[in-house]
Amino acid sequence: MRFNPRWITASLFAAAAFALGLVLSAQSTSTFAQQAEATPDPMAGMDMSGTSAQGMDMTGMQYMSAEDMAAMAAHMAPISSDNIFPAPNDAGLQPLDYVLEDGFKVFDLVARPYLWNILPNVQVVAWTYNGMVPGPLIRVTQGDRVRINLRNELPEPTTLHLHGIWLEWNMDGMPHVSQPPIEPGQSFTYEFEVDQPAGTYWYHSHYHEDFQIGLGLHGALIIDPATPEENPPDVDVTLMINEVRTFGGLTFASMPMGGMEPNYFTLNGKSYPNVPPIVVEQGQRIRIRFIAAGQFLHPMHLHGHAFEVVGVDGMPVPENQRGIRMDTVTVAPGQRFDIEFVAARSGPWMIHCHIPHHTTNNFSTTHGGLMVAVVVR
Ligand SMILES: [Cu+2]
Repeated sequence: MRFNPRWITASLFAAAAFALGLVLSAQSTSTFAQQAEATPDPMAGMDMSGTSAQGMDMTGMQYMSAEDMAAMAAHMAPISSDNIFPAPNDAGLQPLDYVLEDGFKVFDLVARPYLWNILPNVQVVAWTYNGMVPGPLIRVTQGDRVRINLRNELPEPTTLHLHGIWLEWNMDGMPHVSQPPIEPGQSFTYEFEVDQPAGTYWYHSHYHEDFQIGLGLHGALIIDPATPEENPPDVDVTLMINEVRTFGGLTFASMPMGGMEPNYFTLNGKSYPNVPPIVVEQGQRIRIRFIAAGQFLHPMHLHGHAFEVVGVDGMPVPENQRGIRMDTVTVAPGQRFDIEFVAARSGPWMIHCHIPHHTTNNFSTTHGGLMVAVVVR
């Protein structure tokens, strides 16, 4: 085999990037040394937990081209916070008003970066819909005709995918397949008629999802039944799950990739203990709609009670398949589980992810992340 000096360079660079989580600027492409110098604070993106060359999957690294390495460096670079201001809202999933136009319920979304607090002392760069994470709650009714106008004020193209909604292919939000990407400064209108089961759905970017969804471009879409439920729950709560990576005041897209793992975990855009408790009366029936927006699995566990799954991916569980009681349900990326339980016992009861690391904030020894208290009075 002929010796190729580029392999050595590639291997060294890849090892440095992966083992140390070194964050390089993609803009400077002349030499790796210059790239490293151009990085404002290379230590900032470093996750030294378990850092070791052992266990690292280096398969194929020596074959990476300069383009591959530049793409990887861009992937690992911090998200720009230039000219980004604090978000106008401090809570996600706020109900979105619509106007009626030609028989359509018309909703307006603007995708735009803001600074977002997941904890009082932890602020990240979020890519938001309407200045909140998750984006606003879009609530429609079976039979509605719906229009969603999306304006792109991000630094890169985007699209909107209405996850689980039965619509025409050209409204599906797949860039280069069903539509051209929406360029910065441009808008696109999505239109559909609600002709499917009532339940829990969601919407998210379908462009550069590895970055855009996790940075905040996701929200909930709930379809209400045309005929109101005979026996609605007393309390109905939606919990969107996401993951965040931030070090040294810089935000990084989090992903299941060495050196890019999240160090914060959020319910409706906030990490425990900054997640508002769900306060209920003893004997009330509670519905929780779990939506996993990010890139990780989350086995969500309820203390002190058993629950029933009443909806999966928006679809109601048929009566003759009901009755299985559980206390933990794993919500995979994209999935929705609607659970219901009667708050039988008074006291504070936790709902939390059962991957213990997901209940920490930046490796804290105290609780954080995916936890919320159900306070039964
Ligand atoms: Cu989890």
